Amino acid sequence: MPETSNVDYSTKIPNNVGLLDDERVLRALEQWHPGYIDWWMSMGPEGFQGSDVYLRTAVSIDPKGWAKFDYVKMPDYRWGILLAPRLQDRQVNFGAHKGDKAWQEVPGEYRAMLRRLIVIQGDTEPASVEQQRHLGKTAPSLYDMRNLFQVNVEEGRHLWAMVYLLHKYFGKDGREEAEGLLQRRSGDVDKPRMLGAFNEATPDWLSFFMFTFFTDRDGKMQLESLAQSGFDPLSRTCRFMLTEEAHHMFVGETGVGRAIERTCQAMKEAGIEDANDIAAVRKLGVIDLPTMQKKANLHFSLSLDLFGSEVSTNAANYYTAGVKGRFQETRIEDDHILTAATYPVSKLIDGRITLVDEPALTAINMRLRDDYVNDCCKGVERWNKVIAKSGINFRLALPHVAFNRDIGEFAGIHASPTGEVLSDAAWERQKPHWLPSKADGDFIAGLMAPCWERGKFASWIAPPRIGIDNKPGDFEYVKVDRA
Ligand code: BYC
Repeated sequence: MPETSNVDYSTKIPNNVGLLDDERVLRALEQWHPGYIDWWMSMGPEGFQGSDVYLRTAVSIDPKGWAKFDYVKMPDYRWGILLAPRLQDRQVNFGAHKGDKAWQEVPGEYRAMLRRLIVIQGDTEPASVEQQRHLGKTAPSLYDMRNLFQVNVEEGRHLWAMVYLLHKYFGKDGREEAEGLLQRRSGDVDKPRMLGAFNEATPDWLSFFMFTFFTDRDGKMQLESLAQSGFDPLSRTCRFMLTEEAHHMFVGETGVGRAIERTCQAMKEAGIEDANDIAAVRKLGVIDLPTMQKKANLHFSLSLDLFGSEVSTNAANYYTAGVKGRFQETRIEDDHILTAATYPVSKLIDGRITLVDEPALTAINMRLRDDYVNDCCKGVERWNKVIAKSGINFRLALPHVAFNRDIGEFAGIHASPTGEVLSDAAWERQKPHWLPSKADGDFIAGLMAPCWERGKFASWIAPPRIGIDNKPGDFEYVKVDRA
């Protein structure tokens, strides 16, 4: 079957890239498959591999009707290779090759660069599954459990997406990299995942929701930039991944939103007005808003590190080569070459955080990070609306970009959430007010009792407004296998 918008399910690996006619790649992927299943069984959702889960599977790449919902046991999920349709006469839209026909093969001079980007992207996908593998056991409802598993199987599919590119376009070293993606492990001292945030723990459901809000949103920004790539197969892969990614951010935003809603509701019922009366709020079996702020501080700052250094020659090289663009590149009105342009970058100058104009080419990471921060702000404002609607006087806010950073301009300093540069001692003193402490973690862990009864929700989270696939409130999203 040639490239099409329908997915061919006749091969072991569903696809719309004509795998049946591409014996070399089909064979390579079939050889990689058992290792993937081993990885999924040992590192995927623990304790639920035998359960029937109401999942969506991509059956087409038509944005209006691409998913089909049904009960599936996760190891039987049809992980496939799906590329968005090829756009006629697509060009390289930026950099030194602007105006050339988009590449259908990897240009020799950019092979190492492209391979590296694909491997980094690929590495994050299984990492997140590993980070979340224990969460099923403490799911606050069957609805949430199903959403977790949906996110997990799709991250698995995103790994397949990158592995396909490695096998198809990068020969022997591509196959070795694909193997490496199954060998590294999140948080492992000897063979960790490649980027910082993907080696952190996701110990509880609030962390999961914050992760899918903040870190999956980095995924969105990075995929948007890679979707601009002059290397057309990468662009098409990322375009389809973005369709799936939207649900992951929905899970995060509504998850945190529902926790906020439940907290405000419980406070109102108990007549508590002061959101900072943490002890009183916690007694209600809900998560106090200041702790949610601390969690947001942590996940936002970890996710900012994923953008790399503000000023980066790597990013400039990717751009000039035409392999990784800016967010919504084709909608930006400039020359798309950027040799003469500047962009304001926040830097530490004489101990103060100041905006300085830098060559726009080297400031590509900063610009993407700015776009990301804007996108995050909108979501936080939607959370604030939930709080305001309840009449409670509290606002969540994103911390300053210099807060709690390990990568880039602010890695060597301490800054407060408002961007004040601090001494080591002041930072150590204040840190427990800004980042989750062990006691905060223990409190949240104590709330994470499983709630698996149909239509029921744990004490700390409100039900969703509507069900997945318009299912009723008591729908059995996961038939838990208690064997
Ligand atoms: N941790 O010039 P620099 C997702 C390294 S998330 C560790 O500052 P550059 C998902 C960097 O590799 C999206 N190391 O940065 C979300 C370089 O190393 P070398 C994933 C880091 O290269 C949720 C050195 O520092 N996709 O999809 O311009 C669930 C100097 O680098 C980090 C991508 O990231 C870090 N945080 O930008 C599931 C897209 N940051 O070369 C999935 C592909 C930097 O000196 N990746 N370093 O050895 C890229 O575009 C870029 O590699 C980065 C870094 C944006 C990550």
